[in-house]
Amino acid sequence: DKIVADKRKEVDLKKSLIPVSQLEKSVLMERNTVSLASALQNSTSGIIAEHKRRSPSKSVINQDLNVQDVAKGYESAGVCGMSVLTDGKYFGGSLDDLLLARASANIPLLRKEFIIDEYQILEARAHGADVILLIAAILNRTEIKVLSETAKSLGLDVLLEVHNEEELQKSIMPSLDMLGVNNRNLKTFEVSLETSKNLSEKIPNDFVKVSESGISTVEAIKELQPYGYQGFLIGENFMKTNDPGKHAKEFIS
Ligand code: IGP
Repeated sequence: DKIVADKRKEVDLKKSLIPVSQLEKSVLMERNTVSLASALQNSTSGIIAEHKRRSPSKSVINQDLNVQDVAKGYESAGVCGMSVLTDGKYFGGSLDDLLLARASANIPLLRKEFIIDEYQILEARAHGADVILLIAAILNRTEIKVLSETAKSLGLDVLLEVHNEEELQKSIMPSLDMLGVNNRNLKTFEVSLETSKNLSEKIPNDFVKVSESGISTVEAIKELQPYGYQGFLIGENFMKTNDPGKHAKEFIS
């Protein structure tokens, strides 16, 4: 759709301006990545806290915060990982946000982006990411395979996001680490935790299960844990406050 078409143009432009050879020179390419999947498996809270300034569903969430402060706040709250939106057009993020989060906190970082090209995975690595997101709704099986194998070869974890059983069935492969069920319907923007509950039994046990979007209470997490979820991706609920880290801490015992 529109987002993917815009992203294609953006990536082609960037490729012509910043060649792969230049990305490979980043000192961050030398850094040892940390696994979000392992962090989630060794945690009781499983919180992945997101930095999100705005979104197509809610327009402005919070434009006043500094990403470095948010990263430090999340880290001291004890989250398992942080998700950083890098899409500019729809979410008001950037690769600089990822870089600044990396400079400020020593926790697994997820590049939250519409990834359609291997170039974006190298960019993620060169800007300090530990994990990439792949969205089944915009990729076919071959693309998922090529992109996830590229990520693994760079030492990155892969979180594959699905909305329904069809997306799940076409995506299952060993190069994925985590399977995320997005509770937000992409067409209506409605959120329902039932999506995570209904799909949980279809996810093979060799993947860490993550529930994404629309989680705003500790009770919701308690409700999802019996279905095998070990990761909980929370954005808006933390970001709409003036101290996201403080709010995240209330979700961590
Ligand atoms: C966070 P929420 O409802 O807590 O702000 O949701 C995260 O799940 C959401 O931002 C998200 C997203 C995405 C954003 C999930 N998948 C794909 C952009 C692209």
